[in-house]
Amino acid sequence: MPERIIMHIDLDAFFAAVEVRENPELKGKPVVIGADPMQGRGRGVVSTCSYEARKFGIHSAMPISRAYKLCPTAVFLPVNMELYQQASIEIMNILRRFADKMEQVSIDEAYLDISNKVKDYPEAEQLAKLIKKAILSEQRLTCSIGIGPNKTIAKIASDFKKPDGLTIVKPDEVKYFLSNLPVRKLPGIGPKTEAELKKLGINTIGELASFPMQKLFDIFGKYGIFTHMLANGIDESEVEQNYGIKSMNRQLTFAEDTGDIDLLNKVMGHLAEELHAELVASNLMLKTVGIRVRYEDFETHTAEKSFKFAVNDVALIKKTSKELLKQFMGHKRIRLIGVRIANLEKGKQATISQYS
Ligand code: TTP
Ligand code: MG
Repeated sequence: MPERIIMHIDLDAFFAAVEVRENPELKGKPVVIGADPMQGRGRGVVSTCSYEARKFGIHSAMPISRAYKLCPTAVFLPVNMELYQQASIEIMNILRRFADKMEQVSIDEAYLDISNKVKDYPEAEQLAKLIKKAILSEQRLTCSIGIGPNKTIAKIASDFKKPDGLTIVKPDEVKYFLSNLPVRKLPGIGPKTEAELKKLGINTIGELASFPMQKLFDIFGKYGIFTHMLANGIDESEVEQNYGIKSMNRQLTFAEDTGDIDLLNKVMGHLAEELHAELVASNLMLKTVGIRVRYEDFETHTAEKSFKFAVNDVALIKKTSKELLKQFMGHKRIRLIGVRIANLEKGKQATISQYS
């Protein structure tokens, strides 16, 4: 495979930054986006927060009540998804101007394969600066960019210096760059795998890279080999041109834990309708429906079902999420319920004949 140059772009404190842009009075203040804190009695979670709020220890997915305790004087704002979605569409359109191959991976991040656009890393750096300038001048937002020989390196690099960072990792620097980073920085390694690796005496990516692959295979199976390759900076996955986000989700934390299946189904129905509206507005179809269930003790489970063909039927989203929920009912009450649609594909374009 010829040498590639891949860029990963991730907006800084995205939801919070858009809110600050819309209301400059918030600039420099700790801003927390998420559920209503209700003077510390709120039960939802933090979606994200400004870097000023992060200094207090607040972060994404933290209970909003804890965020309130850490900084009661922060500005707490509800999630205004439409606003962020619009900003996201405009940002992705800017990025499309700079690459012939772009893969959007979430509302605020994308990979660009710039191998055909630049001849070397210094040129890639110039391109990254141009992109940052365009996003800042056209959207008044900052982003962090990572550049490397593959997607994994680019992604870790974009996270390396945030906010407003630009980190370039050339092929001969990959090993050194990864060596002292904690294993958690590798995409796909969550708290569980991290704990298991720790038991083996593996804390850094460098330690993982030099650990015998056979032993990792014995413990983790194929996933062990895959992770070992990533730790060695090997990732041949392509930047897959797509037309927007691959998944969407909506969730709700109940004011009181519940075991009421009718209520749960009703809420999931609303979430499904919201997702469906977003799906249709984006002219997309889905292949996978998933749910997330968090019990009163915070134990969290997910389940999903995939279809052979892409669909955009709201009744099917509702029916599937209800079916998926059944297995989680019974022994404990539920605190949070979420619905997710994934494997999104471009929907059928409307044709003139439909209107004639
Ligand atoms: P991230 O890019 O993970 O976070 P961020 O942009 O807020 O901050 P960073 O500077 O570290 O990149 O996620 C993008 C948006 O997705 C984020 O602004 C809000 C939303 N989000 C949630 O709603 N819940 C979550 O748990 C996470 C991680 C993100
Ligand atoms: Mg971000």
